[in-house]
Amino acid sequence: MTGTLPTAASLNKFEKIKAEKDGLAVKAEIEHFARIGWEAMDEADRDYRLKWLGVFFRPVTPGKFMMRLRLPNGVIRSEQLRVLAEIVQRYGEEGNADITTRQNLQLRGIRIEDLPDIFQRLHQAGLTSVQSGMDNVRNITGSPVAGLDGDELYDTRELVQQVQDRITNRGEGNPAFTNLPRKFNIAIAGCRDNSVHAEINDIAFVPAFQNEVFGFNVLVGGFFSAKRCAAAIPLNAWVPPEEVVDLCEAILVVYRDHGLRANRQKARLMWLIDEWGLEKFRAAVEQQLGRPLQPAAAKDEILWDKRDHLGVHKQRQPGLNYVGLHVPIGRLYAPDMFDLARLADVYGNGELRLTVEQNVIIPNVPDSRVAVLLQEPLLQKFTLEPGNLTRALVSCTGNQFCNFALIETKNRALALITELEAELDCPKPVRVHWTGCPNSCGQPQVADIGMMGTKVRKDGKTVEGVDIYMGGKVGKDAELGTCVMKGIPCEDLKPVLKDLLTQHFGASPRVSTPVG
Ligand code: SRM
Ligand code: SF4
Repeated sequence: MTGTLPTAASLNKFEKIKAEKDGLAVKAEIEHFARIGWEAMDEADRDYRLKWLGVFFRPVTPGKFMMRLRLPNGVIRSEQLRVLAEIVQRYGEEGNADITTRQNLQLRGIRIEDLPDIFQRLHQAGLTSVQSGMDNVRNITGSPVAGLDGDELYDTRELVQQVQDRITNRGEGNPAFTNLPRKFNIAIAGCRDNSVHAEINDIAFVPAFQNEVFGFNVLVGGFFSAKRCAAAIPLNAWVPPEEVVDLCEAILVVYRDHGLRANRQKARLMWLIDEWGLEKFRAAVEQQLGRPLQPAAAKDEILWDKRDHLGVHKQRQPGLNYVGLHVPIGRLYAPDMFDLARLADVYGNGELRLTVEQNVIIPNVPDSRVAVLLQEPLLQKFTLEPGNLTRALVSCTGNQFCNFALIETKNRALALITELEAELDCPKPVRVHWTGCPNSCGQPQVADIGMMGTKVRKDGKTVEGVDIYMGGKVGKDAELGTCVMKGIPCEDLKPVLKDLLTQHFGASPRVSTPVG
């Protein structure tokens, strides 16, 4: 490694932890950890290095860990989902799974003594959780309807898998990329509607034709953090699909070797681009790649508003449909997971897709099976046509499990939207996102109305509150929303939201039919 590494004495806490022992080293110690139990573990191993294996110590629920998988392009098969359901089932009510804002799954309630068995089961099922936390490349997102969408330009699944395989050494862990300066996000869009939020990734590939040849324009440096949020900027580069993996690797090597490491608040890729300027950064990437980059195509092919994929949709394959189910706030329990796996087997071909809106898609349902699928009891819970407020609700984890959280999010978000849905008639979907703290995992800046958790003083007491963001535009010409109101106590939020929905989104009170 070269460049801007600080001296040993000035390393920040996380750089020290990584310098003392590589995060992936704990892979060889899992049996040992299982024997001694979480309380006897070295704290740095337990609280941080385990995240290199996707295992997160939860200070809110000590002893019950979270496991974050990697599901490239959000694709999972029924037999894999069943393995995950069996794992969380062991923990009863405390075990569940959340669909994440990166098309991924996180399991709850995991105990350290079960890790050897869990890793073996994941391996047998072809699943991995490696390098899904801390200073690693996170789950790589791709179009959730890749290979299904009649209008798609490129099926991103194979490419996303190839990038993951290169970065993680086929899920076994790759020492070349275990010590990035900070977390790193990659997205590949293959459709016209930017269903992956390309603009908020450290590297994003968006479809674009160069001399009528299909490829991708490359955006870099998008990220959210407590101190700064930035939309990705054009690298002025176009690559054909077969050069995507090499380019990801080259950018990662440049970032690994030169990214800023002194201050974790200023370590994401955009800070390096700021410091160097785009031209120097681009030149360093070219040098690492060993060849010049072609300039960006004049325009990209993101021409549509973002779709949410809920409901029944015709596939490009005649006679087949994909069916998008709304999973309120992305929360799944073991019986839901078993049932989803069954539906995918009985009505589709066993495959399921996850979306960044924390929902599920069942692909490959023949025309003749759709009507019967719609009668399934699970579709009462995970509906196809939720109301216009509920359908686009997204929420991060919040204080039920996350110790950064300043407020409770998921349950509150769902309860409030249910009340608003009952009282207001909204003519079109409104994307409402909740995030429990300024880290912005729930992406309030991409929402029509985004709530960011904060603490507020009310009547001499500190209470849970939110700052409100508006103006997030997704799809074509995506833009980040900005903070429009600060410090609203959660208990006073309902009338504020009612006003916003009425004034800006055409909502009106529902007319109740008098009884009798
Ligand atoms: Fe996140 C940290 C949950 C997507 C920005 N995020 C955390 C931690 C790991 C904090 C912790 O250790 O408790 C949260 C785990 C809580 C838990 O128990 O679930 C957490 N982040 C999530 C998830 C689960 C939210 C969700 O409910 O969907 C998402 C998991 C995605 C995945 O599958 O990998 C999640 N986090 C995001 C996103 C959205 C995205 O990627 O599109 C962002 C903003 C985009 C970005 O990263 O640029 C995001 N998370 C953060 C940050 C701020 C990063 C920064 O540069 O400062 C932190 C804090 C940190 O890294 O220091 C963080
Ligand atoms: Fe936790 Fe904050 Fe991320 Fe929500 S936004 S999951 S509260 S770190």
